[in-house]
Amino acid sequence: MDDTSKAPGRAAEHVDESRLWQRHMDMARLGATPKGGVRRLALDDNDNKARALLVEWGKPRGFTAALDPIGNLFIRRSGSEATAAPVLSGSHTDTQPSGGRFDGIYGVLAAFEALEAIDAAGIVTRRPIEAAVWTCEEGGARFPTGTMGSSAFAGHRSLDLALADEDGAGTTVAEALKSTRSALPGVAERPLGFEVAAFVEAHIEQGPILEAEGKTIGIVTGIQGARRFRIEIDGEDGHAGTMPHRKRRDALKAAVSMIHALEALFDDPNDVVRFTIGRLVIKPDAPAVIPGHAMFTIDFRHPEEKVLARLGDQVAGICAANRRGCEVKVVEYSNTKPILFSGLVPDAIGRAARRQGLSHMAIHSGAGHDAMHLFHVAPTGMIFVPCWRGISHNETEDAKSADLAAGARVLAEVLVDLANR
Ligand code: HGY
Ligand code: MN
Ligand code: MN
Repeated sequence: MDDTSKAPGRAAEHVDESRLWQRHMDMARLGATPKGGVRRLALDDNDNKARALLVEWGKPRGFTAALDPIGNLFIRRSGSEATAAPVLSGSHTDTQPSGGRFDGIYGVLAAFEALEAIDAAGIVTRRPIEAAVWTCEEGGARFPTGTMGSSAFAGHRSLDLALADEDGAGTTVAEALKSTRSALPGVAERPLGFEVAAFVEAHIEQGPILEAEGKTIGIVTGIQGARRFRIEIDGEDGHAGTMPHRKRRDALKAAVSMIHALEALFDDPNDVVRFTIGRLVIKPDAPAVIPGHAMFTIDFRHPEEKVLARLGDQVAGICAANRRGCEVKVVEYSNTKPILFSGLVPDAIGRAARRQGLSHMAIHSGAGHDAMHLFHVAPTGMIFVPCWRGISHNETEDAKSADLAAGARVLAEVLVDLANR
């Protein structure tokens, strides 16, 4: 092992801030929206081009690429022990429909930049290190299930179920992956799931705390739990002018009653509960027709498992009690437990931040991440960097180049540390 790798900070010195920023701008062109955001949906042409770009960028360094059956992409820098379980670092390239230039892609590009820096520093690590792109992190943007690739990798959701997920046009993940593979000629196939020595995910905070506290690095202490429901309501289409109210089975009116009652259930004077109805669809969606069908989603999050259980378990009863003569079907399609990061990876992040003289603080994640699945597979941790006013899932999402580079420097040092254990 090259003895320079004993100098912990050497890799960090080779992180190139302007290269990292430029790569964010290169990626932001893939799905750029007129308002300066990004719409790069899971496995669409732009998402496939983003993956192809990473594979191309790795070739001059001799990094190899592999794709697993759910489309997770791994860009590998070899170690002195080829058979040793690799250290992984990464996030997602897909965005929300009106997403920003940093959510997800920062964790992928920071991991890639760390690999470049470690390589430029001439450091030989014992373990291979891989930059990972997890398929379809943004649930509901194109396909219904979020963290699709990382949950399949961790064995938390069956591959067959994931491959059968359909988008709004009826295209399955399996069909979409055909175009992904043709966008990545020569990239080897790899089985789903393998031993991982450790996982580190860098991400913008997507909240206002680091910026408000003036801290550069967030050492993430955990991720809150989330329960997600789809509520389908079936009443009866009718003529707006002739149907008496007492005979109506108005699905939208039922949805409004349910939402009103759910607001009361999830009301929290301490403002810790996160309750969001991000989608409401009515059919036939015609002004002169009483809506016979409505569907809405519930995204409910909280850091405590008992609160998730106590409030989430009341959703079905409240919807049934407010169905107003309609039929109602409540499906809980996702339920992730709260997790707490501790030990090896957060400690390594703290050491690197201190050694590099970067302001830092412990911080809890309100947003979900692929790390919540890797947490069950290997020692895991996350590095947050600030984003402008904490805004995310919004086209105005922004971050400072210097903060992105600082996070990549901490990541580079942490990856060398972990890959030499
Ligand atoms: O919804 C989330 O927490 C993630 O940003 N997809
Ligand atoms: Mn997101
Ligand atoms: Mn994200």
